[in-house]
Amino acid sequence: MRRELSHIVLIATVFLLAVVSISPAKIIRVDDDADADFGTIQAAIDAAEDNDTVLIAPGTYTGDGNRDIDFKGKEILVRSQDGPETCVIDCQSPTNSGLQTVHLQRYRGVHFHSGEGSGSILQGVTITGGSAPGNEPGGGILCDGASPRIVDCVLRGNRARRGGGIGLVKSAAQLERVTIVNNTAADGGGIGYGYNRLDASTALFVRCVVAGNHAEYHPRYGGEGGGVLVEGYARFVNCLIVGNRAGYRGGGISSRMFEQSCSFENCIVWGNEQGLELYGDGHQVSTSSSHGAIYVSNTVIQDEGQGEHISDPEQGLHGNWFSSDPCFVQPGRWESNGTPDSWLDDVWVDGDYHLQSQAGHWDSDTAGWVVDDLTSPCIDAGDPNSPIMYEPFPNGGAINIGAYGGTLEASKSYFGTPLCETIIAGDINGDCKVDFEDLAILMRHWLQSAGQMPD
Ligand SMILES: [Ca+2]
Ligand SMILES: [Ca+2]
Repeated sequence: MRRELSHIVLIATVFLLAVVSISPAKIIRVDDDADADFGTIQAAIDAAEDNDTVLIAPGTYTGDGNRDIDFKGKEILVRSQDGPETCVIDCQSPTNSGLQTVHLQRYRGVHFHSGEGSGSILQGVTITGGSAPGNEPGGGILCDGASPRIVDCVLRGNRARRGGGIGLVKSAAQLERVTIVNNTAADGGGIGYGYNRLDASTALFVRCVVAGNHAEYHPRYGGEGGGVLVEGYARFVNCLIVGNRAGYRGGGISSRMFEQSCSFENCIVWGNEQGLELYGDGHQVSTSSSHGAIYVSNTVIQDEGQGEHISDPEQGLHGNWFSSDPCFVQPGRWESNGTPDSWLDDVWVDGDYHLQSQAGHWDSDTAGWVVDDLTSPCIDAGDPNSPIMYEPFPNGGAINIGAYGGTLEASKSYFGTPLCETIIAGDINGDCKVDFEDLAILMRHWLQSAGQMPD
């Protein structure tokens, strides 16, 4: 009898599990008008279950319920309907010029702190006006003991003591096509790792743009890592770290490593600046490693002479890199606001980081190809073993360096005039002839399979 009962319980349990597992994933709509399921992003997340999608209508979202957003550990996709240009989370934190005044209430965009993994996805939103309370890291987003995926987002105009755009503590977050621009912190203007050398983060950044962020120098602290402050492991693939400023050292990247290392593949580190008259080092990269290292491959790092590209190239930097102007269509820039001696009131002007090409670069404004007078050395200069993915023909048979490498917006390969309009079978690189170069590309990739293409 007891045995039969346990069978019944078992069958009932299996049935219940089956019912639960086949309950279809829901799409929960957020809009600030009355027709939507919910008026705030947090209310929609609170109602969501694993595998659901929270779909955010275009608009600017402010106030409680639309800031300090908490996924609560759920494996859900929270995404905008039409992308980050039209879906803005404005945290409206107070913007006093002093870095962090303790008594003022501050709000982040999203705070991941419940062990979220790669099944928790934030996609297609802009987060601005965020600020971390007190000395906590992560002004726009903080991942604390959580490793979500953050895709197609823009983090702009946020601030924190460390990691103005995003802070990472014990996190293996994956950021893909995230633009981290014009954020401010004492250390790590754009990206800042948390204060934990033992449980270091291991984040992955793919096709991210880290531009125009500022690590502010204060008389007793700060000013390190204008774009990125890494204190742990990090891997950057096809990323740009450009036009950032550090009041003290490491205009682009400051790496404080102990046993850890970080790597840069197919990246550009260019046009970053360190303190004006301070005693720091490393306009582009500053390393204060004792055992760790930075590994670079197929990466451009600006060299301004006198070894100013990096504080200690002998100790800190390994691999292959070169220093040539990447020939962006239009680099971003700082306007001095009439006070060239002070950075604090400067205004960042966005750039266009497509690469110039005599065979054409993608122009987002006209949604067409524009031919330039010169061709960037970054075109086809990425890792020859990297998949070319969506690069349009002629793509040289090799991925481009930079944030558009491998995408439909990759600048085209130029082999001299006239441009070849006809595709010849076997012409892999697109130079209008079939020869040993095509064979070499073929052999390099012989028996590779594309596997699952990323989004
Ligand atoms: Ca290419
Ligand atoms: Ca060819």
